[in-house]
Amino acid sequence: MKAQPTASHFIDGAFVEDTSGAVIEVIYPATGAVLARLHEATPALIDRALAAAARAQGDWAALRPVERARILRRAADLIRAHGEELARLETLDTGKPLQETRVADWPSGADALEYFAGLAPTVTGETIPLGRDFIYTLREPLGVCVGIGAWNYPSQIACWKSAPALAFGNAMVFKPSEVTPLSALRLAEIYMQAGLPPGLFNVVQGRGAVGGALITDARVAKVSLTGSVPTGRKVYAAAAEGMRYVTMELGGKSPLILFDDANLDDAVGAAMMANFYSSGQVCSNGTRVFVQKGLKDAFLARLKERSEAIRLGDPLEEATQMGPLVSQTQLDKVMGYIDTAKREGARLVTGGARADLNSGYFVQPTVFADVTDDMTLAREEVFGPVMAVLDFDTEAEAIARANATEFGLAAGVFTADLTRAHRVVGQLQAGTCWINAYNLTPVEGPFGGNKASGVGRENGHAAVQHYTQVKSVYVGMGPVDASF
Ligand code: TXE
Repeated sequence: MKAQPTASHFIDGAFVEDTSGAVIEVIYPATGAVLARLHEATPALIDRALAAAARAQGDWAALRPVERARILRRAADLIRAHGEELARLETLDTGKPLQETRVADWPSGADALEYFAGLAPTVTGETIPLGRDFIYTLREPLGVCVGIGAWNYPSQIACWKSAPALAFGNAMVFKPSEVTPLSALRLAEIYMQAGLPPGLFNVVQGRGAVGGALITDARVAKVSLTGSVPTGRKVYAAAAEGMRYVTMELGGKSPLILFDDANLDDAVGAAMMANFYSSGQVCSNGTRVFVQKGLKDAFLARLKERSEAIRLGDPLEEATQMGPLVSQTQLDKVMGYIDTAKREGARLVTGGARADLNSGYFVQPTVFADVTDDMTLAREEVFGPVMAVLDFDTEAEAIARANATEFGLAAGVFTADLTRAHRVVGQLQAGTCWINAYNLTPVEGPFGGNKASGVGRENGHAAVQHYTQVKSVYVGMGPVDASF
């Protein structure tokens, strides 16, 4: 099986190769087979990408917003028209089953292109009357934006970052994760086909050092990262040095609180979606499942039964519901957390082992019960199909324990009592919350984290603030009142 792209990079409207960059092997996680060999961007290519973006951005910003929007909408249509091919590519790159990549990854990216195309022409300033004089404000683009992606949602991340950037008149240089470098190159081709002028969306490949070179360049106005908290700290600090804008979409250890009066099947289904979708490799996952004591036994029994029915296997098979983890590194990390959970006394309800399938990086859907707040499993982001179930008695206790973490990305509440649902959500320290739902992130809603989980918001109207800056223009209408 091969998925070799035309070249490693896409710069100034064309595929570009430079084999002097270090090799990046693209692995199909379901078998360990090498799908493609790419090269890291050299300093000369990084410079070319930034120069192209800086050159192209001015003319792009000078277009009417409806003209920019038309191109983004065409790109969204192309993504939908190529849906099956793109889903397969994403499955090869990430190991996620077709059942997911057909409906979640690129489709959510297409939504972002369509949404920001619609939003672009509505972005306006305001007029501030001052009696005789007045001020008007303009929302201007930032300039050249750098996007740095994670490997868990490569196509979605590339679209969620580039769509608002481009819609509001910016240019972007995007560096995908070195683990999943393929889909961003396809996105660049699609943008070109849709009529995006050269230089506005460039893709350079590489590991952390390439990301580091991008964010410290003087031509860059903004950095948007999706990644882990430790990397976020480094990237934020480097961006601060150059006084650049940032959006940080980082990790979490989000609470999902299930009250006794919750609908059992909904609670179980949500907990499974919050831990097993994408083999648990989702930043907003509800990985600390707090279950009120009256619901606990029925919940665990139903959860075990449904978890053991999950069809794990070849992600290209239509019937497969769960694929492998993305890499050997991630597999080792997740198995390490499973071993630690066992050693620290968590009770294994189901799973807890590798699944031996075609030498891929498969882990069984795993549930631990009787997890306590001090266990490693309740404190650190695992990023694998490992659910921690914790018991609680009272609402106040659940809220306090849910908030007792450095993270603040997401949170969920299941209850039939609407007053309680809103009261609890009002006290949860999380950027994105769900009531009787979990992990639904339509582009219409702002998404992002509090505390160590991030800065800024993606999607929704909130994204306008993160890809534009305000210019304030004072207009003097009369004689200058000089004191001298
Ligand atoms: O992520 P990183 P990695 C977690 C997950 C995983 C762990 C490490 O548990 O096991 O993080 O994964 C780029 N300057 N999450 O190493 O390091 C890097 O090349 C600029 C959770 O893949 O955060 C990649 O493109 N860029 C998370 C991106 O940053 C740098 C999603 C993310 O890499 C850089 C991903 C630097 N100094 C992993 N160092 C979530 N919660 O969503 C790295 N990069």
